[in-house]
Amino acid sequence: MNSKFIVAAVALSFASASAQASLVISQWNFNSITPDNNTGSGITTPNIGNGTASVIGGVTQAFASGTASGGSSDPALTDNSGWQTTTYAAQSAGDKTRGVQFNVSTLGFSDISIRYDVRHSNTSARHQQVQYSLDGINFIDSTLFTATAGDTWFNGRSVDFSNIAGVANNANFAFRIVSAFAPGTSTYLPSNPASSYGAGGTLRFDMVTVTGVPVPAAFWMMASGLIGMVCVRRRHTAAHSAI
Ligand SMILES: [Ca+2]
Ligand SMILES: [Ca+2]
Repeated sequence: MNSKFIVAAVALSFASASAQASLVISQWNFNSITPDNNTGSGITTPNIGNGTASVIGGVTQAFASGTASGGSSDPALTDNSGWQTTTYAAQSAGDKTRGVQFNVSTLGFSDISIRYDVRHSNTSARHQQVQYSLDGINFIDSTLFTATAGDTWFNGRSVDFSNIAGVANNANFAFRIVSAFAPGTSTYLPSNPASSYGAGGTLRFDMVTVTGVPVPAAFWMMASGLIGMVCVRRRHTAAHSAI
């Protein structure tokens, strides 16, 4: 079979896969599995799919209302918890080192996106940096979000990773949401302009969701096989040209 024909066939199958609707790969709503009428209790295991949620850099965790202060987008009518985090860095220290991390395998999915809700307390950091990792170890800056008020939920913050090579079909995909200095400075600004930044400020997460377009395993096998085949063919052609 002509390799150009295979390239076209794979491109076509990829295009048709991309046209499919995104599905939720993993989601965290942080609610107790069995509602217990206590938003101070919850879980950090996903309510949909698989993955891990952890605090990083010395941040501490608890659960608190996902409904108060305007509320998250969680449709739960009762016992809606958010993942409460605090013990952030002291002023002018630890830029982008404290926050939360989610590890989610994207094997079998393309066009990965994430979205999340977060409540900024008045004294929490105004700037929140999303970072992603392809190996689960090294993290790269992506979108920087800015709060415009304190004691307020910012729902549906989203990042589209569909154009980042290596995010799709990756067992080691991970992302972090960390507090950041104001751009170009060494200072955390408070979420509420009338407040002062404090390490005891809280960031409360909810509805952390990873979505992607399911792609058949056969596609990835075909794609990797094709790459190998084209490489061999190029070497073969180059060898002939050299003769
Ligand atoms: Ca509960
Ligand atoms: Ca919730």
